Amino acid sequence: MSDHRFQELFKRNPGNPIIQTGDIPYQANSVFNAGATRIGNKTLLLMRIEDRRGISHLTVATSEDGINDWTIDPFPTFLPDPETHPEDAWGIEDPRITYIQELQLWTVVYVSYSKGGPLVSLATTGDFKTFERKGVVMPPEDKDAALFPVRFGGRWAMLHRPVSGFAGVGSHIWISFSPDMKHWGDHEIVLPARRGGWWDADKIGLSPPPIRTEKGWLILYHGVRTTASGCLYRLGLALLDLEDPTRLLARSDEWIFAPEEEYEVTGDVDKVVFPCGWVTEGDEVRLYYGGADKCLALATARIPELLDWLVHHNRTSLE
Ligand code: M1P
Repeated sequence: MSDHRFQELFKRNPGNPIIQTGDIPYQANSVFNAGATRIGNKTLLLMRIEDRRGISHLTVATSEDGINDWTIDPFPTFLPDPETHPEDAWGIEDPRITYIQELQLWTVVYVSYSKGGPLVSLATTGDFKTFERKGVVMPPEDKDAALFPVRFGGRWAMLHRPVSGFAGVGSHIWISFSPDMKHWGDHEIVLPARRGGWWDADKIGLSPPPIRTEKGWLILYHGVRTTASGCLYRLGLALLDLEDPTRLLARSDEWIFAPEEEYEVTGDVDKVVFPCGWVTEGDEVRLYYGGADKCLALATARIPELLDWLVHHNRTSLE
């Protein structure tokens, strides 16, 4: 048990929520769980918007400062296409964006809600106007996936969270490798869910894509605690080796961010903070997260402070 007093390392933007359903230029039920990147001198969010049928699509919002004055596409930017991609039958959700310098384009890894369950799909884009769909990359049930921005030994690497139907084994974060972003193998667990009373027992998932730091790949992940009043989504940190991302270097014992504000505690799904994107500006990281599956919010932190906190809260043991 750490004797450090809790410091609020992720500071909420005082203007939260930064984007709400009423800001969408067309009718929608909710806007949440956005992927994030920079394009030119703007911040771009690829937002999950759920319509009033319950089906989600993705829509672009951009802003000069990443906080205010969002320009939102007047129509859905990236729609499910069940005619040609039957895996999109019940919508597309929770995009994670990685810029691939080598290819000079972005990968968007998202959940397709297929009739066989949620699975992982991948698309690429050079402008966030048109998208080239690569199709299904992980079968159901699998979610919470993102690519690393570089190859390891010539292969691309992806973190993702399959769910086993086998009772009592838990749902963990896995890593897989591919020569072409289409065919994936050498699957292994890289970050297991804890057990018992831990905040991240039984079911965890990657939040935004990994960030490269001098100490390793910084991972933010969500832990899902099942309580008598429903699920509770909180966030913790981990660090993977820069050269070999199958090696877990550190993992936080405590959560670092949890639902506290009204817009995180009450929504379509209560008590959820769910980030799919973050962008860096110097040593600052801006975290874009869904609040209670209803709105979009922003919190900022300093990467050196996160890494220092992780040193003091490191516990890779599962006990
Ligand atoms: O409702 C909370 C979240 O539930 C799912 O996340 P996970 O499968 O990782 O538990 C997702 O549907 C996510 O979109 C949603 O915010």
